[in-house]
Order: sequence, then structure tokens, then C-alpha cells
Amino acid sequence: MYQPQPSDKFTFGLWTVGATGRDPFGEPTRPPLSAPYIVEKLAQLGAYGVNLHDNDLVPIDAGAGERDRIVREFQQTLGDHGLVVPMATTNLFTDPAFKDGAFTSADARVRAYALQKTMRSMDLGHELGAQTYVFWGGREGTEVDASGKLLDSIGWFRDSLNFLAEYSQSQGYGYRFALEPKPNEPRGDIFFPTAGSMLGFIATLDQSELFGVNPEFAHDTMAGLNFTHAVAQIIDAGKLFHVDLNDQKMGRFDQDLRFGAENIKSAFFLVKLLEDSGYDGPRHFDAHALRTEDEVGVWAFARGCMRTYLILKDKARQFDEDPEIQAALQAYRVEDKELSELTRGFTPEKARTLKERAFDRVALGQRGPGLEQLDQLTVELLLGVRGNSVSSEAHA
Ligand code: GLT
Ligand code: MN
Ligand code: MN
Repeated sequence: MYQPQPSDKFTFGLWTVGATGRDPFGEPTRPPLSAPYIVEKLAQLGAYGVNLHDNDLVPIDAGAGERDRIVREFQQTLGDHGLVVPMATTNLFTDPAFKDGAFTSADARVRAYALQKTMRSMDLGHELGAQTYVFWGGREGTEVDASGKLLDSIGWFRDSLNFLAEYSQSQGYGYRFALEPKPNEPRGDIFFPTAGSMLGFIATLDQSELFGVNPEFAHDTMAGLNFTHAVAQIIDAGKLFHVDLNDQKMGRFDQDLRFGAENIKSAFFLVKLLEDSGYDGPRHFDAHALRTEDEVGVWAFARGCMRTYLILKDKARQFDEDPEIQAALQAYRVEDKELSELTRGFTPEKARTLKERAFDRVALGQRGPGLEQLDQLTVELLLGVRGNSVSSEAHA
């Protein structure tokens, strides 16, 4: 039951299951896992692919020979275990060179180095078969607005992305770029903190059709925003190029919890939205096992992310097939063909008719939409006291 298959398109970053439990207050609690070992384990668990930053695989100071050897070995392991690399990205945040930003550094040398590092990392991603390239600007921000670089930073970021889109095309890489917003951490304020600000910025890029969003559950949840609403807006804009799934308590540090660990109801509506929308990209778990865990806990974490997604996907099917829920939904929506016609597509005639139309305002305000009942039915479905789960059918 709920056994992940590669066709479910579940992916993990090398940095996720590979996280060693280091935090700002404490040393690692687990030994590092090698990239080939991670690939082997993820394949056993039923994952589809693995994503990486350049330096998750190739050390930042590796020479060309060492780099090529590591990449060849990794390609071999991927082939042996049938895993793909759908997404690649650049580490523009760990090295002290990027302490005050990469593409938005006030130092032109850092900005140029960030471009160089990203082009090399795009070469690497392409060699491994990646088609989506993520930009998470963790260091693109500031604590000191006296720096006076806000408008410049936006321009520098735009110039860099325009440059890299051209690079991808000139090399024939065909990347689609996914920009990942986050409100804060590690910077006090990160530029482009929300999905909406990313969407607004994307529209200003030279080849905006190549750019979309990589939203992350935890990033919106940290700030108290509704992640599912953000994803809906991104889907509506045709810009859901990738998605980072995890969990988080509101108002806390960046927890990157196992998917569904905290906000089951939000996770359910997110899975339902993704599945209903026909999104067919990777379901990437950008999370890590708790710092308390040993390696057994790491794989329990990875299995748990995928299993919870599949359980929620099954719950979404039950939601759609539940007669009482569907009846409540139907009662909630009031359709009126004539009014729909009248309010869609302006004509002066329609405007005149609408302005003269009589509405029973008091009655409109008195109608009970039945949302309490609908929500309770949903909660009971999630709590497992209604509907046929796959497992109860199997047991019948
Ligand atoms: C980092 C961050 C994530 C980003 C990754 C891609 S790295 O772990 O917390 O949200 O998606 O750069
Ligand atoms: Mn992420
Ligand atoms: Mn995160």
C-alpha cells in the first residue's frame, strides 16, 4: 500500500537526505552519506530522481580531472539504479564569497564570479540530464538598508538571469528556470520574498517564458502565508515549473520538516491542487530528517514524505468520490447561466442591462453556504472515519 513508484515522480536533493544535522548551534549529528550511496538508497525506496547543487557532488575547489571523474562515476550510478536528475542548481550561499549576496552583491567581482559558477554548474546539470534549473537566492538580501542597493540589486539580478538564459540557449541546453522565493533566513530579508513578487519580477525578464517559480511549502508557512493559495496563483500564471514539498510551523526558524509532519490539512489541499491541476513535474521533497535522527531515521523520513503524499492523493480521490462532500460542494456553488453570460465579455448593452437588474441583496446576505458542514466532512475524511480508503477496499 502506498508504495512509491518512479512514475509518481518523487525526487530528493542530495542535500536533503544527505543533511548531517548541522545547525547554527551544533555540529553534525550524523556522518555524511556519499552521493552514489544516496542514489542507491533512493532507488530502493521507489524515488524517481535526485537533484543537486554543483557542490553537493563536486567540491568547490576540485580540479578539472577530479570533477570529470566524479561526474562519470555519478552518471554510472544513476544508470545502474535507474534514477534521473531532473533539476540542478548552484550553491551561491555556502562559500564566504557570497556572504553579502551573489548576483546582488555590491562587489562586481562577486557578481561576475557568481555568473561563472552558475554557467559551470549549468554545464554540469546538462551533463546529468537536468531540464529544470533552480535559483534560490538565499544570500540575495540584506540586513542593512543603509547599503542603498535595493534598486541596483533588482537590476543586477535581472541582468544575471537574462545573461544565463542566453547562455542556456547558446549552449543548446534548453533549460527552464525556476525561481524560488523565501522571505528570510539566512538573510534578515531576502529579495523577492513571495511567489507574487517573483511572478512580478519574471514579467520583467527578456525571455520571461523561460522563467517560472519553484515555491516551497515551508517558505510561505514561515511567514504565515497560505502556500496552497500561492501555488494556485502560480498555476494560474502557467508558471509552476517545480515545487519544493516539506513542512513547517508558522513563525519558526526554517524547519524543513518531513512532508505532512505538521500541517496535514494544508498538505492535503496542496496535493489535491497539484493533482487536479495536471501538474506533471517532479514532486521534490526539500526537507531533511530531524537532527535527532541516525541513518535509519533518514530513510524513515524519506519514505514518510512519499508515503504521506500518496495517502493524501488517495484522500483527494475519496474527496472527489464522496457523495455527501460532492453534494455539499454543489450546494455551495450557485450557478446562473443568464448572469454568467451577462457578466462575461463587456458590451455597453450588457453593462446597461446589469445596471438595471434588480437583486435581492437581503436574501443574498442571508444564504448559508454550508461551509461548516463541508469542512467537517473534509476533516472526518482526513481523520479516516469516512470513505473507502484503498486499504479498506483491499481488506473487504
Ligand atoms: C537550501 C534551501 C532550499 C533550496 C535549495 C536549492 S538549497 O536547502 O533551504 O529551499 O531549495 O538551492
Ligand atoms: Mn527549497
Ligand atoms: Mn527550506
